[in-house]
Amino acid sequence: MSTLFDRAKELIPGGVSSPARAFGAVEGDPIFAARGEGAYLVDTDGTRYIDYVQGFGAVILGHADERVTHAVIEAAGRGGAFGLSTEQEVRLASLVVERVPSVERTRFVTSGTEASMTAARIARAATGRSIILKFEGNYHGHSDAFLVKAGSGVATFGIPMAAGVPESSVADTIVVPYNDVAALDRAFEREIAAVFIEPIAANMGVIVPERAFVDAVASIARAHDALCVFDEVVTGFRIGSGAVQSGLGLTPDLTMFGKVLGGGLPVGAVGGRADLMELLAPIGPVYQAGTYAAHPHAMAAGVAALEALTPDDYATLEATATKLFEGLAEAAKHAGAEVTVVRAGTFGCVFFSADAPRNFDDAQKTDRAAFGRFHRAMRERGVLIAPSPFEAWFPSLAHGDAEIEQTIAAAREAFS
Ligand code: KE4
Repeated sequence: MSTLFDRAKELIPGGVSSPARAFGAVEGDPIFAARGEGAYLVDTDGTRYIDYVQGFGAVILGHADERVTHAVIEAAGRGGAFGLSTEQEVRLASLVVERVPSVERTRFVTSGTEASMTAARIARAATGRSIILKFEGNYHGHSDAFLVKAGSGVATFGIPMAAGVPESSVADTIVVPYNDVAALDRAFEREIAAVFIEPIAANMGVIVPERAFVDAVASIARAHDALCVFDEVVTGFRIGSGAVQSGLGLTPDLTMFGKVLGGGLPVGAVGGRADLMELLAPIGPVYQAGTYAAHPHAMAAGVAALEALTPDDYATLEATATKLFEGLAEAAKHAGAEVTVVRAGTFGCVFFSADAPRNFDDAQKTDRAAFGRFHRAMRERGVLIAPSPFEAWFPSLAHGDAEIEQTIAAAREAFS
């Protein structure tokens, strides 16, 4: 009997619309979501999981939160794309500007990928330079210039990371190891337009960089008149009501947002200094556009999510994360598993390695087969995490003690 996955594979490459949803890195076939209910996800076979994927971090209140759902239904009743600005768009922009001091202006797009494309274009126009510097293991979406991996040398020009990316598209991208100030410094022998960094890395598993490294990114960029761009697509409004930068006392020139900002609907944003942002069309010479930019339903969902999130909610989410990640570390120790649990405020991950990775090379050396077995064992015990060792666990405000306790009990067995 052909399964939904079989049918999907006949119509959609790999049966998925994003490779991040394929289960290639873990055992078994991908599951298909039927519906989400708070901390839970029900698949098309009717199996219920405690869900830590939560839309790869786009969902923070829990699936189908009635405040977000109601806002989207209400917006939908007023129509879909208008090809015009809306009041909710202005409302959401005001929330971003209010909560992230470095942002004086923001522009909405429909994905983090578009946010990084736009940020790179602004940076190149503002500096008159072409080179973009990114860190190995940081992910800024799938536009050509960012689909690059480290070249042969430590701070050399990148080479295409995927087929179909011509050398020319990455000829102006330099890739440097994360957490490596010396390599960063060396890279600045060249004239650089902008440095892009995930201030907490969430795409090679979760790596909290050394404070000195993040400070160095900001100061070295500034010393060389390059823009400092924080990719806060994952961390923005996730680790607190604002962004990581505020807690670090840093003021990047541009910041990218996404995920939580859209309350689970398609959104991306780039924000920052007014003089930089006003380079954007229609007032400036840098082009960016989009049929669905600031889509009214996504704006309504984003406003509902951000307005629902109070400082107490973030304290609650921190407490939930403490119970979860400390419980996972205890479970691993109890099972004698060689595991390092990394926690970054309200999210984190489980590495199958004796120590916490400091960079992408370290992350690559973790035991991926063990992760695959763990993922399956957790699935069999009703707990769903992202199907890759290079993703994060996102507890939501809907994850209560019962869900955390069940997760830890499952992990105790799965680790052993
Ligand atoms: P999107 O284009 O997927 O909206 O955002 C790209 C992006 C940019 N910056 C960071 C730090 C990101 O994590 C992402 C996207 N995250 C991945 C999961 N870690 C998206 C999952 C997917 O592509 O399906």
